[in-house]
Amino acid sequence: MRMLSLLGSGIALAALPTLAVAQIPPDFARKAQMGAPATISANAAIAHIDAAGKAVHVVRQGTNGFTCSLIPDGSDAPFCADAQGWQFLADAFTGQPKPTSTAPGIAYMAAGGMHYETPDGEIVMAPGANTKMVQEPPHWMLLWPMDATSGLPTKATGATYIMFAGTPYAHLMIYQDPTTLKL
Ligand SMILES: [Cu+2]
Repeated sequence: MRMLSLLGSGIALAALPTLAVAQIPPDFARKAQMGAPATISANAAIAHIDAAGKAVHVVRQGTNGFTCSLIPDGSDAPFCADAQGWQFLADAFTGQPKPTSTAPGIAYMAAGGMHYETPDGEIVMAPGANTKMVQEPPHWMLLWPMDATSGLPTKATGATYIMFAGTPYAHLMIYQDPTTLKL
């Protein structure tokens, strides 16, 4: 996944409106559910993240603790996250200065996604003058601030790496197709 600006207002996500919104495309839920195998996505909540409006709109309630959505950065990459993972990602895409999740979370991105990369392979959260968009293969993520001193790579050079190392949104990327897992 890639993210837009981290510059946030500091407003807690809990204070954001969670309203049903009529203008969400009718195929939003179908596309969002492609983030994870049907065993998870069929029973997941569906929510729309309004990055500009810093708001989350619940489209459908779920029963398994997961929420599926599309990454609101232009890529529309589908993802499905558990409760802590959803908190982490919703905070990121509504511009909160740091995640308010209280434990590690998981998110599946079965259709892959995109990130921005500098010419030397640094992965950055927002586009810059020399950045290019790079495709991510199907993967899942361990969403918890990861310390770059762990020794894990911080560039997409292998099967796993720390994305956004050195930021509050550092997390572990794992290049493993969620559709191949027993979930
Ligand atoms: Cu990621």
